[in-house]
Amino acid sequence: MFGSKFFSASPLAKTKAVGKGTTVSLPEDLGPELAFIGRSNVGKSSLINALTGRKKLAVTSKTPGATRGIHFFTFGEGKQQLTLVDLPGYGFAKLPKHLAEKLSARVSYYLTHRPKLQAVYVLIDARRGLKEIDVDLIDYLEEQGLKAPVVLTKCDKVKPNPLQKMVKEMEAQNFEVFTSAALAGDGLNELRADIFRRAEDAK
Ligand SMILES: Nc1nc2c(ncn2[C@@H]2O[C@H](COP(=O)(O)OP(=O)(O)OP(=O)(O)O)[C@@H](O)[C@H]2O)c(=O)[nH]1
Ligand SMILES: [Mg+2]
Repeated sequence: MFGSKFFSASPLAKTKAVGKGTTVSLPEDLGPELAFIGRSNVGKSSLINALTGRKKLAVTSKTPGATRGIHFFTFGEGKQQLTLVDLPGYGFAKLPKHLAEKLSARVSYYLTHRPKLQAVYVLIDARRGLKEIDVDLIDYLEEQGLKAPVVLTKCDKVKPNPLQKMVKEMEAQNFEVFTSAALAGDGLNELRADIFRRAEDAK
């Protein structure tokens, strides 16, 4: 149902969550939602731009902290609608001790108040690999009943063999793993197919 030209051909609406902490107000039903989470600077906003073929849809920056709010990008209409959600990054400078500290209150609120949230892609810098903090985050998401596939980002910065080794090790631990290079375009078709499949499942 969602064809290969879906993102480029569909009308687009942008919405932002309003407010702070647990008083945050979220938009009404925007169809099936797929969110992108991960440390600041990991490449969440760049990936959304690359997936949708729209260079300046989500704000990106070399400096961590580019995305401050919760941004909803809704494509399509009616039954053929889906929303990509760009979340602010967490914990760049130092890793706080407890998970609750690294996810801001409004992100936690968002994650636990969206009936049509189909998956939260957990982005990991391929140069850095999966750390304990990331595993804690995935555990937290799964405890909320959410699907949490991993997306390795910046794969253009690592050599193919170590990358494949990392993917195999993660898969052996039962993580679902995608690889991506937002700027070079690698892995985007596989991710789009996964997004469309999960959006279809919501119906
Ligand atoms: N080499 C390379 N650089 C990338 C890739 N994806 C993103 N970047 C760069 O990484 C930096 C951060 O990208 P963003 O997309 O702003 O990261 P973010 O996760 O949205 O960051 P916050 O909004 O601060 O949480 C930018 O300088 C991007 O150009 C990639 O696949 N390869
Ligand atoms: Mg961002």
